[in-house]
Formats: sequence, C-alpha cells, structure tokens
Amino acid sequence: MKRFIFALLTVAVGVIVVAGAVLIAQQRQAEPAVLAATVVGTAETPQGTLPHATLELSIYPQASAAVPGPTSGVNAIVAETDQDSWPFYWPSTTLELPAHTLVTMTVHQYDSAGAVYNPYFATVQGTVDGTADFNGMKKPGIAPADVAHTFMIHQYPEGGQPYFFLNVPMEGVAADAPNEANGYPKPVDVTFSFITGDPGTYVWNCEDPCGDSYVQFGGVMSERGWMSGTVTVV
Ligand SMILES: [Cu+2]
Repeated sequence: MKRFIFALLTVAVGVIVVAGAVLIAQQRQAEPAVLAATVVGTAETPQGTLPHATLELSIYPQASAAVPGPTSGVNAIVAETDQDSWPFYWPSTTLELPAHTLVTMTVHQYDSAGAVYNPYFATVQGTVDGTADFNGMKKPGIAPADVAHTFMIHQYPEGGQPYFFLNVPMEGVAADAPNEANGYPKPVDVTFSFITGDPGTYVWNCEDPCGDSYVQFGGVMSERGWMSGTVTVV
C-alpha cells in the first residue's frame, strides 16, 4: 500500500510539473493583441472602387525606454537580460484586414541591413502595381544587401483558402546613422498597397536572417510578437 501511494504521488507530481511547464510556455507564447487596419474611405483600384484601409507598423532594432517591445515568447526571457539585441515589429504582429479592400501599409523601419540569402526576398511581390515606396521612391525591389527585414504574408501549407502572397523588403538604415531624440535613427518609411480577397487566416514572417542559431533563422525569426505573426482577413 505504501508503495502504491508513493507511486501515485510520483505520478501526480510529474503531472503537475508538466502541466505547469506547458502553462508557462503557453503564456509566454500568447499572440499579441489584434491590430486591425482602419477603413478610411474608398479608392479606385484595378478591381474597381473598393474600401480603403490603412495600417501602420514599425520595426525596431531593440527595445528602449520609448518602445518597451514585446513581452511574450521565449525571446522575452532572453531580452530581459539582453535588452539590446532583438529586433521586432511593433506594436503588434497579430494583424486583421478587411476582405476585398485596398490596404495601404506603412512600415517605419529603424534597423540596419543584413543581406537576404535569396535575392527573391529583396523583390516586391503581390502589391497593386508591383512596387513599394521607400522614403518617397517607388521601386520594384531593393539590393539584397540593403534588406533589414521582410514582410511576407503567405498561406498555411494545408491551403484550402484563398491564395494570398505578399513580400515587401524593408530597406535598412545606414549602419552609422545617428540616433535621434527617441534613441533610434531616422527610419526608412516603406509604403505599399495590396488588395485582399475572401476571408482567410494567414501567417506572415520575416525572411531576412535577423535571428540567431541555425543560419540566423532561430530566435526572433520564428517568434510571434517579434518577426512573425498572423494575418486574418475578415
Ligand atoms: Cu527580421
């Protein structure tokens, strides 16, 4: 009987430890709050007159007093002790877009460049006119060595929902660019427009090797709240 109780207790302790670890991991992995595009009116598009929505994001090279950065995900544990090495999209990576709408996104990009492995990710794909605007200059792409991050929306591999693919390279600021009052250099403002289709659930991520571990594709690269997120078309 003693032996049975001891075995039972051992199993119970094991269950509690595993459940606790899963709970903590889930909390650390929580999706950031939803950031929805704002409908601002209508616009003439190649698909006729559509609602027009806008969405604004920033990419910071590290957290600061002005920009606290994400607090979820395993990288938040690292960032607590190593505040200045993790880039992230801000204020959220959980994006919501209206269906059948012209969406204009503006990304204020504050990080310096690090070349993409595949030059394809330095090209603009899936925007209305095939270009993006970089600080006032419309371009179909940038040099692979000038990419700081990319914003790439794609489908879940299982498919079964409307096709959606978009890639926009985020141009880096000069490595020696002086910081301004907010502690960051003057950003490259990247603006681009695309048309959403039927409702669906997608993921997006960065394709520039800005993380750590295996070919710099670990760490923040696969982390929600940092360099990857979701796009829900509603
Ligand atoms: Cu990145």
